[in-house]
Amino acid sequence: MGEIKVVTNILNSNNKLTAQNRKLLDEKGIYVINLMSSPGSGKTSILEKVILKLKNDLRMAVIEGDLYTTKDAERIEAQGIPVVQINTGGACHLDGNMIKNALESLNLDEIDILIIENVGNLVCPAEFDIGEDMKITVLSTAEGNDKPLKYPLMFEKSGAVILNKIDLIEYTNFSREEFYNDIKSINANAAVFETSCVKDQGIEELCVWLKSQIKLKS
Ligand SMILES: Nc1nc2c(ncn2[C@@H]2O[C@H](COP(=O)(O)OP(=O)(O)OP(=O)(O)O)[C@@H](O)[C@H]2O)c(=O)[nH]1
Ligand SMILES: [Mg+2]
Repeated sequence: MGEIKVVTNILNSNNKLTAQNRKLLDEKGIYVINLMSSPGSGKTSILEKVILKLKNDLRMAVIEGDLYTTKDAERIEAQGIPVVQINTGGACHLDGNMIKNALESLNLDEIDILIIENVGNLVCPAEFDIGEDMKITVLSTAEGNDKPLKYPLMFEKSGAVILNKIDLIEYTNFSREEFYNDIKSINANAAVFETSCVKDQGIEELCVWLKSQIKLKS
């Protein structure tokens, strides 16, 4: 019984901090994306491409969630936009308290869109809201098309699913047909994009759609 109580408290405390973060971000008119996937699907690579296309039209900032390193934050910094690194010290997801601290390091009056790259993990990040307007999940072709059914929560909660590394699909047994059927059965409302960061495919479509979502909010 004790254990159940502790878990409940952690979730309650996250919900409270997340509500505070959301209120602050809403007041500042910032559109927030929680970008999630298993390790190595291409979150940072997609971010680099999206930033390149959108940074002249929108004031962008990134929060990078990582277990221990600043490697991803360094890649984003090279794109010339504000970035804050959160090192979770081993924790498998970001939470409201970590985001609260990170927000203190950003000038919120100068941001239109904040993209938060969550820790690479297909399970835990889906359980914790962090004040986002939309969750986006990336899956890469090399991971197999069975992943949405095996790890449904992240896909279920996402406004968009990005199928990345489409350039590699011919070297895998990834079934597009099963993938689209499964996404439809889990989350019929999700927008789906196919991208390749290596061949620069699908990024333009993704950016056009992201802009339309930001307009919808304001
Ligand atoms: N072939 C191919 N490789 C890609 C593509 N996108 C990313 N990669 C490669 O995949 C590897 C992982 O990419 P990252 O962008 O670091 O992935 P990530 O999801 O941010 O990884 P974590 O932050 O560690 O969870 C890198 O070696 C990228 O160069 C793609 O579209 N096609
Ligand atoms: Mg990354």
